[in-house]
Amino acid sequence: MKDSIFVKTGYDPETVVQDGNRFLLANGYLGIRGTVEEADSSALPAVNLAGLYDRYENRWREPVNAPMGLFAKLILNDRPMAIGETEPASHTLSIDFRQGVFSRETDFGAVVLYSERIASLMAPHLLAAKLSLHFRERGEAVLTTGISTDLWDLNGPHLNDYRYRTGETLLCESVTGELRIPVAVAQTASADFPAVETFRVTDKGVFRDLRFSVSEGETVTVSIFSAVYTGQDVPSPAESAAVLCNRAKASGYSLCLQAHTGAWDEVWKRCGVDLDGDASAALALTASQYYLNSIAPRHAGNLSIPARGLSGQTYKGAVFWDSEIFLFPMFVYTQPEIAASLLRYRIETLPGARKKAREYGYRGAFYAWESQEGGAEGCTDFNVVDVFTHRPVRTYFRDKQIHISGDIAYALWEYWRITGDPALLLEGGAEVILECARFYLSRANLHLDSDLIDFADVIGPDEYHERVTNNAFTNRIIRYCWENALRLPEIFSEEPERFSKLLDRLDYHADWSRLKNAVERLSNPRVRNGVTEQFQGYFDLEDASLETVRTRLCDPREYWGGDHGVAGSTQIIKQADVITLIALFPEDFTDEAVAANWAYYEPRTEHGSSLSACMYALTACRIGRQDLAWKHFVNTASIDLNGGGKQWAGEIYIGGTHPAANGGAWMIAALGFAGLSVRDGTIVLRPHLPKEITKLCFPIELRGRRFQVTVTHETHSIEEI
Ligand code: IFM
Repeated sequence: MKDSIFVKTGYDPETVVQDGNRFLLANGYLGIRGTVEEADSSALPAVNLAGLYDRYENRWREPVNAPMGLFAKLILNDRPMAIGETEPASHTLSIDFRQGVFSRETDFGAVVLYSERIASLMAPHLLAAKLSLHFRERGEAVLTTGISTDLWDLNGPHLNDYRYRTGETLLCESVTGELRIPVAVAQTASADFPAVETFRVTDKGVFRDLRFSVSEGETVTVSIFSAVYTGQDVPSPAESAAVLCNRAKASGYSLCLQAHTGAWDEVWKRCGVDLDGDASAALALTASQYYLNSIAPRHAGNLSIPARGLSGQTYKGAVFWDSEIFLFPMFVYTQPEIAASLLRYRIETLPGARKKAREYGYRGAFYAWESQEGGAEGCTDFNVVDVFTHRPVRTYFRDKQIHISGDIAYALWEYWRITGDPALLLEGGAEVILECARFYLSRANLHLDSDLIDFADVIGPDEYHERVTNNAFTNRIIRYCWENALRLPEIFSEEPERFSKLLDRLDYHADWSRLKNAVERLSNPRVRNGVTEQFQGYFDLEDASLETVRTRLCDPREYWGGDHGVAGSTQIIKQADVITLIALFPEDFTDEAVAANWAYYEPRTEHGSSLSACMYALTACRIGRQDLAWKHFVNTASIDLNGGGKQWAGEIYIGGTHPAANGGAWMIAALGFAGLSVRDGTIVLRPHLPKEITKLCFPIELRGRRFQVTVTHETHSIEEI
């Protein structure tokens, strides 16, 4: 890992939102956006909490942002030294991805403000910062630090009944509106200079003011510690927050920093990819790996990762198929305990999936398209707002994107196939697969004349075409789910009676005998000139080019999909669909078929989702077209560093970091460029290194052993480490 620091100079109000994502610090429990200490809610600061949701009035349920405990603002000789209020002579933000440290240096002329902060990877409830102020002007200074409740919310406010405590440790306690879950933030500070300390409670939080005189050339520093706990974590969040804060203060910033960077060192040892040959691609990949690793639920064994990570409330903080198909691979090959956590979340939310199936009149498990705590469905029937009428648009992601259950069953099977560890399947995973298989049995359409099974009225990965029949991806993932349900007795081979008991408990015997029949009757997609038809009737749609379809837009933020969208009546697709099918089931396709599908679908793909490019890159590698893969790799790896990705779906803000692309970047490097796979428990490499890369080196962990994979254009190796 050579270059791991990203620096941005200059202050541009236009990029504050994207900078919040770019400079995000996170540790799985919380994410703190990369905003300056003095930011008010207009700069979208947030301490985004994993797994704590709330509904305000009848708006969308979304994750809660905690009060900001690292707030700090300087006034010198009655003039605010604050971004947005005072024009800086220079302003630099930087992030060290290797160490998980954000820093900022702003020269206001009269004072240069340097700050550094961490979201501790060692103590996930802890935030810590160190501020240095170098004065070029003598006079009177007031440094305010504290807990700001001037929060950014997309659909809030979520916190009520604020209660404050002043003193050496500041405390801000509140409860969420819907479920009355307590949230507590503590803050304490230690200054290396004498100051008069006073406290204030305002409508924007609780603060301590440090008043002190400064002389020209003087530098002072202050360390700030803040801790966040909720009623989901501990019985007395306020007490726990205060204790942690004071413990951190007693240790001091340097020790907190040391523990934090030590924890990051361990993460990089387990998964850091070294890419030689293109420094900017290498930095993008490091950034991408940082973004994904920083939101991994290391503190819990049963949480998953929301589609925009911990960068805010976008997509309702919900878990999508992104977790199983895009994030899971990096974790299963490098940190299997995190892959297991993602899946345990699904095992534990099976009751939610059963409930959703019942609500739609089906049996088995229909997982939430946008899963919140307990598997509650966060997706609404009206998930897009029309830019012209400002009315909600009926979308069908919630009810028709049925591949979600199969995606989960797929990852459960992959976990066993790759790690060789049956524990997850034995401890709830088999039940999930059986219940997903049962859902599909009850959702199938059996034609009485042909005895063929269709899946009608579905949405595949390409969300622009709604309510289609026999989406090739969906049907294949269903077939795999059914096949793997039938293979479950192999997993229980040492305890067959345990499996029979499971079937008894689920009252599954009749469904069990239906499964085999179902596999044989499931419709296969039409194939024309080697190209798999995305869904029945797709080839008959207007074959307009992407440019033509784009010119039909009346508003750049307009939604492309659905009944009125520009893409729906054409062959233009939002994201990889058949290509995702090929990436997941490579053995189904010959190299010629992969090439034919790639050539057909790529020009017809808008890549309107950050999940798209990586699938194209992976499949391009498979056919030795790493020249084609490279562009998609660079786009995927650099999406968050560049502030890329769509920011709007209709009138809905969808910005934030892109964990699926982050996982996708690792997949391209490891599974595509290095051609890594596991076959019957053996590691296989089939490298396709692009010319831009001279050497690729990365660790993997398989079945309790660690290996270093090295690939160059001349040679490749797997060495145990
Ligand atoms: O899961 C994806 C979906 O495939 C496309 N829209 C965004 C979702 C969250 O990333």
